[in-house]
Amino acid sequence: VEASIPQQLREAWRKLAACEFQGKEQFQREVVRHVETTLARSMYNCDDAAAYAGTALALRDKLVIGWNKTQQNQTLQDQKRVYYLSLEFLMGRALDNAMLNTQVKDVARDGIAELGFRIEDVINQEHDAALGNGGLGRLAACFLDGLATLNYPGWGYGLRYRYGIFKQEIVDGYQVEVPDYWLDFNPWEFPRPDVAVDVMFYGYVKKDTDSDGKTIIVWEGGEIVQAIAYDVPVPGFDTSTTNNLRLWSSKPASGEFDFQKFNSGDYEGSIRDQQRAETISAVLYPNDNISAGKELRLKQQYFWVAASLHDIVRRFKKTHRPWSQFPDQVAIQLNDTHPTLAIVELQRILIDVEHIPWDQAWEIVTATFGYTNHTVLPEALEKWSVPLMQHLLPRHLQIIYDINLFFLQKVERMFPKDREMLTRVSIIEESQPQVLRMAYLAIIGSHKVNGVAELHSDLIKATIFKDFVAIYGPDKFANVTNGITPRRWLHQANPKLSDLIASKLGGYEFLKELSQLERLRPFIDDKEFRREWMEIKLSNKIRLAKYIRDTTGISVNPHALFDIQVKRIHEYKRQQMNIFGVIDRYLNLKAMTSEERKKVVPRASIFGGKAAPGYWMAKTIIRLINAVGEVVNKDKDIGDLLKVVFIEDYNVSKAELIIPASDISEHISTAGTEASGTSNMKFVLNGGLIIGTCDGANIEITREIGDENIFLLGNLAEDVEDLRHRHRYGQVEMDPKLRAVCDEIEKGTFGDPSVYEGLISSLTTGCDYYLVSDDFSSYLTTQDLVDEAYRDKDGWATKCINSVASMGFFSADRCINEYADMIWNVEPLVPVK
Ligand code: NBG
Repeated sequence: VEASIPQQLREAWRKLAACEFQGKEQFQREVVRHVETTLARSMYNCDDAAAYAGTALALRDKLVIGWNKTQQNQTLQDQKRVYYLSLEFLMGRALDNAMLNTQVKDVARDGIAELGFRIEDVINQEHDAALGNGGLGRLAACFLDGLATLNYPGWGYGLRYRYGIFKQEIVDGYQVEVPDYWLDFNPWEFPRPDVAVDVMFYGYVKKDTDSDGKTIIVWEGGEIVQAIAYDVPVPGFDTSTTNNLRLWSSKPASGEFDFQKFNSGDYEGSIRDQQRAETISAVLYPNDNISAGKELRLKQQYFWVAASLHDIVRRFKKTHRPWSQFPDQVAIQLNDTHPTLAIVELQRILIDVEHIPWDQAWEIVTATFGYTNHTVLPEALEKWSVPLMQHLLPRHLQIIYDINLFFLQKVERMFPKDREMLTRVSIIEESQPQVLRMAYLAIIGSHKVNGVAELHSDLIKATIFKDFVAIYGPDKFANVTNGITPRRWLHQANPKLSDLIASKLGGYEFLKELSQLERLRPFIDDKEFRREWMEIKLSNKIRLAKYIRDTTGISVNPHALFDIQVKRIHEYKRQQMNIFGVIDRYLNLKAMTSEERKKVVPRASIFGGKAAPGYWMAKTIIRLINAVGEVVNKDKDIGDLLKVVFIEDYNVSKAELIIPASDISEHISTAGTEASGTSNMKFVLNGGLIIGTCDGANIEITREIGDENIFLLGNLAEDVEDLRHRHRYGQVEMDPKLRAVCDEIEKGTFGDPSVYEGLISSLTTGCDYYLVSDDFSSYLTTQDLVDEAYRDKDGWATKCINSVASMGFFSADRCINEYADMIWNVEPLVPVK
């Protein structure tokens, strides 16, 4: 590369190379320059939005310099890279993160203050990049932060949705969805019009002969859509490494629109193709843990996978290595089954385009891919209809048939007498119409399959993938317990706590080596330290209480116990159990004398989360929470003793505000249903305790922090099947306290009871699939224990500090290192200076 440019030119470029700003004054110059030239504004019309734009652009310039160097270095070092394919990247805001990761926040704060702005106001101008639904998308974002911080050459590949997850408004207690148009001003992305890939859909497959007279297969005659790359820099913390997140946007392949139609007066017709093409990357499907099975979604999946693989293959081919070395240069991780077609696409490229024999090609494919499963919920497991696949991707369907055939032949040889086995493990399910089981295809096409917490990884081996363990042996299946980035979820969200910890540990090293939190333990008995710790918690609660007051008008006492459940609304996550518990608490308070009430620990029950637009039951739960709030918050008998709040439009930036303010947070899914959960980790890392079921990562959190520091409740995963069976055969009486709660709802205390009929009948005639009745009494008694523990302020502080000291394991960095060693076989690079 070097030699291709004459020395003189190289010197000229080096002399003129862009430099990063150093210190406050240079930073200020950059901001003012951007405000005045890039935005064409001046000090007379520089509002918070313009100050944000100027600051973001100054920071962006800084990132880009490190980003370019990193990319050049990665090309030069020519080592194995990892590609993380995810349909969701829930990045949240970028400015604060960029300032903190590059360690210029103090400079920026002072600099911007001298220009007349508060850094917090500037930060708050930014629109969240909300290209995801929940945990799965946020995990991808935390992984990118971990990859960059640890200096791994790792790229993300995703879709550049024009609309991210919808904005949630609450109108008369109901969720209303509003489009999230986030691209008006987005300084964090770089369009790469030169990186364009043609992607084909539909068409037909035919046999042909090549120039040597060999039979080849040609897929042609389809509709072509162009993928344009948009790159987003991902800065690591305290390193020059800045990785790349490449998002694809769709546009029509042939020109802008049809001039012939336009000239003949058919204006609408003339733009129809353009719109068809642009629709592909238009909107994120707003379903968490539900698969909708729509054609457009399948188009999104193939569009993104085909563009990404084309890019990866092109990069590999530039190195002129033999194909057999592809898996030594490339690791591709499939974030859930959404990118499973990548397996088929790579096989297609190798056999149809590169003309590599099937077996050799398949060896390359399986050595390249790893597959992460994120759920056992049947409604979330992707199945695509065979006729749809036939129509949209005819050649891919043929290849899937062949993959399946060779796989079933192998299974038949291994289990010659077990015909049922073949039906069970076939990629094709014999339903009407036939469907493709994408998880099976993902397993067959990968060398490693992992779950996201120990219980979950054990469960997939024992249930949905049991036969595959028999076929491939247990070593193909692994566990990598999820992790979170302490940069965003401690340092950025809770700067005061991060600073206090740093003051005790002698610096911020713990943000890169989270197990160092252990060193907090000797300070547990230090009175002053505990006082400061609890004061920070209080100030975070005051910050949230103010936000709640400003946005909802509800005033919550910051000294109340803040009980928070924020996550997607889903029956399996059981927000309904929480709100039923709140109603029970309300009824108890109403029945008390004023003397008795004086002994009660005041509580604020805070909820937040979106329901999938078509998920009627989840929307009913939101409605009930708001209705209960309406009644309770106005009740003069109750006052501060109980407040019920629903925070609108829960997203990453709100999580950063909410999580540091919790005393207790709820992670109460039916045992065996929540694969991991990641907010549980965020809450504990911020000095909150949790109430939860023995599910997902709660179990490992308990192991790390000790069971004296967590409030566990409810039945175990191993008992769920039996309990459900008993419900089906009418052998379960509803818990009497739950009965009383339901009676109260049916009486109309919370408005028209017909609104809640479905919710209540899910517990009775609906056989209570999520076992609310079975866990309710355990839930209530555990909540009483929470109150009891909270009365003992000192004991509570001890629990919190001890827990934080034990959270090292849950860093995304630990998690990324496990993937790198066990699945990807990639090494970090030495970062450039
Ligand atoms: C979600 C699980 C969570 C888990 C995240 C990240 C899906 C399909 N799964 O429990 O429900 O924490 O994935 O692994 O969104």
